[in-house]
Amino acid sequence: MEAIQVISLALLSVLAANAQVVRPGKCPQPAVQENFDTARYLGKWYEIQRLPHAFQYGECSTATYSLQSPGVVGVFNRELLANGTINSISGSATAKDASEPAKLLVSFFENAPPAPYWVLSTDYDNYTLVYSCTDLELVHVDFAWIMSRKPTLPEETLKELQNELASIKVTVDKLLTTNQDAAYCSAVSR
Ligand SMILES: *[C@@H]1O[C@H](CO)[C@@H](O)[C@H](O)[C@H]1NC(C)=O
Ligand SMILES: CC(=O)N[C@H]1CO[C@H](CO)[C@@H](O)[C@@H]1O
Repeated sequence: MEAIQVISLALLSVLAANAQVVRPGKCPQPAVQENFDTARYLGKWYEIQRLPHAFQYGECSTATYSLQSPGVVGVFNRELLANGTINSISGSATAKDASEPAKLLVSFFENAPPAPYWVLSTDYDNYTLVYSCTDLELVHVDFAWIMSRKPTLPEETLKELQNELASIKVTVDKLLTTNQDAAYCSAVSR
């Protein structure tokens, strides 16, 4: 077996242990939101569904975007852990190429490589569909978030966004629904 395959298999088992969504082949290159308008995208978003991943395990998750400086979006994520602790993390996002503003790169730690944050679809006022992906030689890991301006999202909108993910072969049955119940989330300022 090629060394690279051994490495990929090792990574695969690590990722499987974390219940991330691993698929064969390279990351897809989906179409993104046309004429993406960063200014209209700023503000608070409530997470409705996400694919499982290792670095987020709470409920009541929100993402708040602000303009940090020209071309730089400040990112502030919060979630409520099962033991009542509020977890938060800040980072920043920039478009790598100004001609593709919906393809952002986000970084949370100074020395960590930035991760893609692609806005596949948003109407700015109700919903956004965000996709990210990591290539690991023979496989890739999918990340996706469906977010809403409100703690809820109409079922019809949710289905449309799931269909959009399914069209790029994302395993939508792995999507987790985030608890945004007002009473449960009351510890986090809404
Ligand atoms: C709550 O859980 C997190 C994650 O397991 C842990 O890091 C934190 O120390 C816990 N806090 C309390 C107050 O138990
Ligand atoms: C389809 C839908 O829910 N549209 C709503 C999007 O958000 C705006 C602003 O809050 C509403 O006016 C629309 O009804």
